[in-house]
Amino acid sequence: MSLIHLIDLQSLGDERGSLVSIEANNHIPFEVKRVYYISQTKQGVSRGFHAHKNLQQLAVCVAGKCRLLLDDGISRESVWLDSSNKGLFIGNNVWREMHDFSADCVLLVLASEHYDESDYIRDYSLFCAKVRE
Ligand code: T46
Repeated sequence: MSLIHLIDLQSLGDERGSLVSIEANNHIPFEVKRVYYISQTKQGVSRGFHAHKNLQQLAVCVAGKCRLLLDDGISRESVWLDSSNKGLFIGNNVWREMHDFSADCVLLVLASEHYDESDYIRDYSLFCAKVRE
């Protein structure tokens, strides 16, 4: 089964421009407790390099593009987030890295839980050990 779970976010745009709506428990399978966005990423910078024990997220590039790499400890897959209609669902125990940010990239993330540093697994070998338990 693919690690890449894309959610097609319908554009409700018209001649005035684009409008995309994301409803909790409708377009995405969780309640949203937190929203954050990543922007003005410097050229050549990559981010992420961690997994979460208990967090569901939807990532959408609302401007520009970046490449998300997901890894379940067995295989790795990459996907370009290059459209505000393309949401990437990221569940528990998935290592994620974000690469190749365009200068204009704004990566919006909807999260199922409040920020909790103890939920992060930031060591790749610990992550691999955990998913192989
Ligand atoms: C993820 C990917 C896609 C907070 O205080 N509150 C927050 O809600 C977040 C997300 C971060 N922070 C703090 C923690 C760090 O001191 O902001 C700093 C930067 O966070 P981090 O280095 O974890 O950022 P990324 O871009 O590597 O990862 C982020 C999310 O943290 C992570 O959950 O899945 O984006």
